Amino acid sequence: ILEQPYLDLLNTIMTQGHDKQDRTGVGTRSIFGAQMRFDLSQGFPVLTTKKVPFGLIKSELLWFLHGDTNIKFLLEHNNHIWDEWAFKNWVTSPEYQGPDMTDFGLRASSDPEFNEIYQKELKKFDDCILNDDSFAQKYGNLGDVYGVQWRHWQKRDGGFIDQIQNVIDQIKKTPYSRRLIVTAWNPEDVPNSVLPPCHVLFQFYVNNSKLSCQLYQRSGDMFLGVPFNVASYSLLIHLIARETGLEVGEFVHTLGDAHIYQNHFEQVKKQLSRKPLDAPKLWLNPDKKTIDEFTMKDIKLIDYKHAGALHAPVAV
Ligand code: UFP
Repeated sequence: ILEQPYLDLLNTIMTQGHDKQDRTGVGTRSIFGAQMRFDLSQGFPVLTTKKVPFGLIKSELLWFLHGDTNIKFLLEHNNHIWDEWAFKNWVTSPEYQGPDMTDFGLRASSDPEFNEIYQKELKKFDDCILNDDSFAQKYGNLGDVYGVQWRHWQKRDGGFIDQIQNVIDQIKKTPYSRRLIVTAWNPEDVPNSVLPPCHVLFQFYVNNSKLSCQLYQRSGDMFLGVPFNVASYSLLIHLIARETGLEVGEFVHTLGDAHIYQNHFEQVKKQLSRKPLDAPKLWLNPDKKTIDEFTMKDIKLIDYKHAGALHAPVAV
């Protein structure tokens, strides 16, 4: 069972984790330092014990790979996973005149009346991003998030570094290299970032014509975030393997603070009671050879069976 390492880690945190305060005020159960390994030759590690919306993972990864940091592209693909972060910038700006949105994430999850007001404001915000270019320029941009750090890392002396292109070139030229690294953690940008990178750094490794990748994730919301991260990095490995002419190897997922939010416990218990199914396969359009050529319709899951969605509030 491909997702077993994930289920084991959920279980370890539930049974051995310690309860810990956190930035969002929700509270978590957490452990420090954990690792999961997924052999991508055995299938695609999207969870089957709950439905994971793969379309969102595809559009987010393509968004990163385009070097885009404006949520407009995501909204055009009906992807709302980054909305709250842009919304936070908007409601804390002097231009915002609407109802008080202090601690909107926390309040929306505990106060249904407020949640209604919040949803209405968020919808208004999204409509403005989609229909008003200058508004989108100003408030849709998340600043120095993954897209920028991966593809347009700003150099001190001007100019940019395209880490993704560089690592692809290195994998082709010197596959045995121990320096096949992409970093998203830019200490100069972190203090001003809406969300300092969770997936901080990743390294590729080539053996036997197979491409593996290890991610260091400093902070993992095990129920909501991590299933996305696993699928997203697995897709990234497939795409880079395509461009470099390699087979897929392993995704090694190393976590720092691996936590389950208090308000996800019920869902986690339910998920752990479900029986995992066989993992699906990934289909990539065979005509596409480089990462920049891929669009949404060139990437599909085949035979994705799952036990149904499990919903939970996001801690913002
Ligand atoms: N988080 C993830 N994966 C991601 C992402 C965020 O698990 O890709 F962007 C979670 C981890 C944590 C929260 O619960 O979002 C970020 O908060 P902090 O910066 O305080 O770690």
